Amino acid sequence: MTQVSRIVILTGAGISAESGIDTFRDHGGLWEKHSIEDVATPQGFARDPDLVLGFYDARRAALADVEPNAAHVALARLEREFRGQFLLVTQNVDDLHERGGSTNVCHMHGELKSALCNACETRSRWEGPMLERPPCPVCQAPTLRPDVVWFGEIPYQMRRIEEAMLQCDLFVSIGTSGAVYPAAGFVQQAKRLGARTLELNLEPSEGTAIFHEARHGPATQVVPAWVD
Ligand code: BJW
Repeated sequence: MTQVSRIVILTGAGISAESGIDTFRDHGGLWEKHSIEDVATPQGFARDPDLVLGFYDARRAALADVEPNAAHVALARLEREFRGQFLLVTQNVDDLHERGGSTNVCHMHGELKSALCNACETRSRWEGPMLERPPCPVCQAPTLRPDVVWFGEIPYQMRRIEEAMLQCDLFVSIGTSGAVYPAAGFVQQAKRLGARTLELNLEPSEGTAIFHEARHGPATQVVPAWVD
């Protein structure tokens, strides 16, 4: 870590698993219980908005019952202690990085506690349910949707991520299967640009062989061990 001056960290659902949030593709994960086409595409939302609003209302409400774990807290400590440039990019829509103490989190797939208005396109902080069709706080239209990135939509803050990737000398991927692009392509991009790459995951991910180094085990163990 001593020779590193710029770090990009990418996290996925695995970092929040030990807090009690379901991952997507693991055994018993969200995509075993729900169809991706139905709940995570714009077409699914157009077909059955109640189903989609109910799916995200339940996940938003469940955030009240979970706490950040040792891996979230370790990354917040790294952000505070690291003297170079540091970008934490998460694919997660939960708020556990922030509640673990991270102050600068790039939510590339959006956030459960945010609403996007389909009429005026305003993004607003949102804590309650959407199934009852509340009005947009800005334009008053009953056209709110979860502010999350579905398949076929463009992830948030890609330019900021791109800039950080261009400059980083260490890229660390934590708790993600590497099944979803563009995030799954970051490791190749980082390597091409000369950065060292490290995977921290419960088990080898789809792209594990691409990384210079991989350490496998539960995030609450491998992440604090790496940070300290
Ligand atoms: C632990 C652990 C523990 C467990 N400790 N580890 C063909 C080829 C290439 C691309 C495409 C293609 N066809 C279509 C595409 C594009 C498509 C895509 O990637 N499809 C794939 C299926 C192939 N991508 C898109 O459409 C994206 N948009 C896009 O590409 O736009 C074009 C564009 C991009 C850039 C610039 C300009 C234009 C959008 C993708 C949106 C993904 N949305 C979701 C839902 C978000 C809202 C919600 O939460 O409901 O995002 S899908 C879901 O998957 C969610 C996640 O963020 C994402 C990744 O999942 P993640 O985090 O990796 O979770 P899992 O479950 O897969 O893995 C968990 C891991 O943790 C496992 O490895 C476990 O082992 C591990 N683990 N416990 C440590 N205790």
